[in-house]
Amino acid sequence: QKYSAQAFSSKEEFEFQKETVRHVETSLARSLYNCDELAAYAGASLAIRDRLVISWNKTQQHQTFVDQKRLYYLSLEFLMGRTLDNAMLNTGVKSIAKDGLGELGFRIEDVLEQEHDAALGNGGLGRLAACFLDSLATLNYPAWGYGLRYRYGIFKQEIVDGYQVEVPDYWLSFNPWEFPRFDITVDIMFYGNGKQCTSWEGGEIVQAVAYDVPIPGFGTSVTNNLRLWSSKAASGEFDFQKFNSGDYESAVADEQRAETISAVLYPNDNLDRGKELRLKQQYFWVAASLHDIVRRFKKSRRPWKEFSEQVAIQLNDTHPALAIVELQRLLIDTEGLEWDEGWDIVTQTFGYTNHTVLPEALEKWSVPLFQNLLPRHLQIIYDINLFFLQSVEKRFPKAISIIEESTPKSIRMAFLAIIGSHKVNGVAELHSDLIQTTIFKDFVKIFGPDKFTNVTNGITPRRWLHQANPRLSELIASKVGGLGFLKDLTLLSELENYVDDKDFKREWMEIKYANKVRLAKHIKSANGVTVNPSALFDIQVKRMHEYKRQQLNIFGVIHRYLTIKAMTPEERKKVVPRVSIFGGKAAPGYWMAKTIIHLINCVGNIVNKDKDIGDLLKVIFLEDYNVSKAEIICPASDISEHISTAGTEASGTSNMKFVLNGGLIIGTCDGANEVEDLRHKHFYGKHELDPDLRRVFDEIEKGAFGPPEGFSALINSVTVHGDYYLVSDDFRSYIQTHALVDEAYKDQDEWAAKTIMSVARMGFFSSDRCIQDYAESIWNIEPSTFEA
Ligand code: 26W
Repeated sequence: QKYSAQAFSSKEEFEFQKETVRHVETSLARSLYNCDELAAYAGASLAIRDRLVISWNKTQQHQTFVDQKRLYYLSLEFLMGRTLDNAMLNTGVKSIAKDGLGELGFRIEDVLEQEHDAALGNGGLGRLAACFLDSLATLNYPAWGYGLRYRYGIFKQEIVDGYQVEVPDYWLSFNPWEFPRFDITVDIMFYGNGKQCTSWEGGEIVQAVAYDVPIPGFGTSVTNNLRLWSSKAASGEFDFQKFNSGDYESAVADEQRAETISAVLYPNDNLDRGKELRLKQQYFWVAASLHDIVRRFKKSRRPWKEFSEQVAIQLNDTHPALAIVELQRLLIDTEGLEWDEGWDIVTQTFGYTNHTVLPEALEKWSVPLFQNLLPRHLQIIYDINLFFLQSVEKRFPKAISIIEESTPKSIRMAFLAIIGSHKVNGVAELHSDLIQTTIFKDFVKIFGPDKFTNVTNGITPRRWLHQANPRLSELIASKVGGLGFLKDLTLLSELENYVDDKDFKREWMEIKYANKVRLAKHIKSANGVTVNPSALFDIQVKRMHEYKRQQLNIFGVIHRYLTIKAMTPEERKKVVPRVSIFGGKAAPGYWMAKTIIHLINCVGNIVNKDKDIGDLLKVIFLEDYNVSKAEIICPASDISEHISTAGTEASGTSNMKFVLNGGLIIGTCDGANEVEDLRHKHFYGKHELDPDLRRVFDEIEKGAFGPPEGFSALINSVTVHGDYYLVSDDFRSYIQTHALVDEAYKDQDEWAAKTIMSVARMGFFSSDRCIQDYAESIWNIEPSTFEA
């Protein structure tokens, strides 16, 4: 069943075991008798890495040689998770590695467990960027990712007495997957003075150092590059002077200030706080990346007008939108181009992807803050805005200005991104329609509809099926003609022929059961709670946010609990046992999200100990949800919850992971247009609470789940503060839908058929399809291969 055409297949057998032992003994300086699982992980990684480096170097050499158009994906987040398993699978050596480690006395699963997640992202946007890198390499596209090398990724979440506690995530103590490039540095300037129409002088300088991470494709020799920038103090006369004049402390302080820029990932998801350090991060990363891209272009000695034939830059949300301004600045201030020449190049180069419509997530920078940090860039933004406003008719004045006339004034980064790009896309059909009819509608009128498009998100089936659920992947392979479906996910449609195949269905359901057993074991060891793997596993894992409505879920769980409590023993026999599983981090300053976590844990505490209830209901909060946990969780769902308020979740990608692994999903129907009316009615019309929801609130307020004071803000948000997220409007239909789920689950045969049919129709949701879509409709890039 091995997928062939791997990087190593044409070479002599990869001597994995010998290489691993060699690395343990020489690179780690440890005797084999003293080799624990961590050392085995390190040795194995270094062995695999040696091979990866060969294809990586060849790919980069080849791409430089053929000199074709490249894509640069600018993202402030890359949520990569673990690398070793993926590297083994993508390079086709996993079974050799498994045997080799086995002979050394290790289970490969235990060795893989040693790796720390690379968690340089918050949630959906960061994980999407990681899936894209996998697909770009797999499809042989010449592409680089550019990001920041945070010393601390997203915090680790601990649950203490039911509350979230944040612990720093220092992940770099051993990272074999990065290569420092101390020779590749860029000096980045901040503050100083911007001279109108000319230049920018006299600021503070921080140095960017490149760290490169190899990104192997699956079943191809192409290995692309992810370049992450780390900040350090610029070494120059400046600090020498300080040291020599005895100003040691202030020299050290400079060093610290510089290193702070890439120290930590901002843990807010869908909330813009407008902090200066975040703007510094953005400019530091954008300026270093553009300098690098321009340097590479100039080596080709082509004229500037060919820039956008060689370079496509995709902006992952507005976080890198400053790149538009920085490129224009380089072209007119440094390279001496005329404004219009420069601006044509800029707009032909950039594409902008929007990932959210939530108003509080749309980035705005205070003009005074921006002026102080990036004076020349502010002038350029004013000019971009002026020329833009002059070019459009007078009928949309203020509404479309990049500058919002607030106090203080602020810069709307989404507007800058639209004006500076040739394509703007949303991430799902509904979302793309929504941005074109609401937040960006004036721009659709001005630029015409062709500038706006949809590219539906996708996920990589390598990590999210083959790696996370190897048994299911093998079973599918046995029916669809081998593992080729991992490179062409539409081949899954073959599975439709097996919905009535008894043996296939039995095996299908056995695998689901085994995956639930695996999750149950994790729950036992992490939470100390025993759950029955035969119960219906109902899972909601994602960042905690009011718009995602984990509160609707937990209110529904409480309703279920009260309903079962009120039943006779006879009635209880008919109840479908259920395990409600939650997981997700709250931004450290987001009190309401933290309150929801606390409520879930308090409900679990009562329900899980209730002898009356037994296996009929368990409530679990899984600590520290991250990519490697998702790889255990996604294969184990019967249903998963995607119940955001209509029109608020741009796409969601975990929905795809769950369905691809044979789970069904419960989700909000579209209704984005009704939302505003409902909100209005909550304030001005009658707002009657559903009686069942009232009962849930009464129970919480009586203290059934612990001291109720802590939950009053949450209840009040629904009952007195206008229920912005429409929890009360949807509660009834939510409960009814769960009743349908219970009924459906009783017929296991039919359930199996539904899940098989769903998997069969998942072909579209591969990130390969998504990347191909971007490549053809936005980037205009071609694949490129070479002989391994
Ligand atoms: C400025 C603070 C901030 C930080 C992150 C604002 C917004 C973000 C992201 C855009 C939030 C995010 O991750 N959005 C998610 O993007 C996914 C990939 O397209 C979608 O599937 C999710 O629906 C969307 O919430």
